[in-house]
Amino acid sequence: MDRRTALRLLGWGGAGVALGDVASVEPALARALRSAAQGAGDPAWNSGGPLVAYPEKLPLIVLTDRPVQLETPRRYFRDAFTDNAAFFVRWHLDLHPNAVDLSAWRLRVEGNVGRTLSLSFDDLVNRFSPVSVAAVNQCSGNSRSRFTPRVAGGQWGHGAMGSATWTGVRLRELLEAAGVRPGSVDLQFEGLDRGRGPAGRGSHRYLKALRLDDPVLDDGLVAYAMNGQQLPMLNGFPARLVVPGYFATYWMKSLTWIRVLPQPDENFWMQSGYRVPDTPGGGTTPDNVRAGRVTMVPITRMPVRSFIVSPDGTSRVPAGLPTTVRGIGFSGNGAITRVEWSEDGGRSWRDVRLGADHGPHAFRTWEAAWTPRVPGEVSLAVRATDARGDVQRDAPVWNPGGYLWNRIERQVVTVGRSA
Ligand SMILES: Nc1nc2c(c(=O)[nH]1)N[C@H]1C(S)=C(S)[C@@H](COP(=O)(O)O)O[C@H]1N2
Ligand SMILES: [Mo]
Repeated sequence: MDRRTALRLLGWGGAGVALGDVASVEPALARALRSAAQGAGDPAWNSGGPLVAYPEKLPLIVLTDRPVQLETPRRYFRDAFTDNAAFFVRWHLDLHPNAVDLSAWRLRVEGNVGRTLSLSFDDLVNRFSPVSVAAVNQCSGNSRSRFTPRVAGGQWGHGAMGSATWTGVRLRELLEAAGVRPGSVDLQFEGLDRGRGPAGRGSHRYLKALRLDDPVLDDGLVAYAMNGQQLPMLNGFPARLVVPGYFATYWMKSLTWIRVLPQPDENFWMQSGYRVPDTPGGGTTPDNVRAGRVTMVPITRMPVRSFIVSPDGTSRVPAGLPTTVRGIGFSGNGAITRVEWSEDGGRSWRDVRLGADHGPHAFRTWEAAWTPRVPGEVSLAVRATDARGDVQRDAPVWNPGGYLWNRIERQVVTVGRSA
């Protein structure tokens, strides 16, 4: 029985049931509820939705089911790479594909080009040289549920992110094959999904664009493999754009059209969606927004972040015995150069040991040996530094889209007596 069924049987509509509440319930049901709740991980870390398994996916936390939006439970972040089956899912429009006929599918490179390309899956794999990059795909709204005051949009916990090895064709190689004509300005991307976006905004197609003079294009890939396997349908089968360092909004799934435009793309998803204040750190205040004092620009690179993955607070840590604190860090502005952790809530800091280096765009695992001294509640904290010299700060960010959260994260742990 899944958690949702169990909750329905009990007549509880919502999620976020305290475990204490099930004590009076029949033992098997109590056990089912408890294991489902543990499967979903720490409700203070993830969002509180039920766990549901979609095709090609492990049970993940459901934010919405039409379109499908799934969050990855905390425990899948123990590794530098996120399993395809555990990787989060986010679509904007209802009609996203659940099957693609590869014999009919083509990737078109069109618009202001010398030669329009119409490439089959086979062409992509065999006519171009495959390249791989390990990179983090993170939703701009990851951790949005932390915002005060709250903002509209999916109330993600921290699990709208994942790191994978992406294999495919360099965007530059495709553009060269098509021949970009002089006077071109933007590259527009479109996938197979359709549906009604915000009313009257012409947004029944999800369209995103990058400037042709943006250096990030040098790192861009059209990926047809994810961690050495085909992409799950929900993560953009048969091919998606990968933009290492940039937020996932540009990582167009089920990519089918690349269009070279002689003018800037002013569609809804560029003009109104995914814009952040043009301030250092992308923060502002509700007052500034109401007063119209904020200049908004498209979101681009991901600020430096880090997380404690374990201990996760679900069990006690014994005093006087050595244990290991583990987690991950990443940044869209260069490799992680340093991670520090604290066992006094952020007053004093010590360096961790960094794990294997999978390149500047991937998750970097870390660990630290810890022997807690005294029983009681301890607040662990972690902060990372990237190659640009940016260090996480202990300050919340606020903007109307609920983007760019990268505050120092904490984990409260109960230290118990060891004897
Ligand atoms: N075709 C298409 N691609 C898309 C989107 C979409 O709605 N449609 N959403 C974008 C956003 S905002 C995110 S966060 C990522 C999510 O990627 P994932 O579902 O593989 O985790 O896909 C991006 N690419
Ligand atoms: Mo997103």
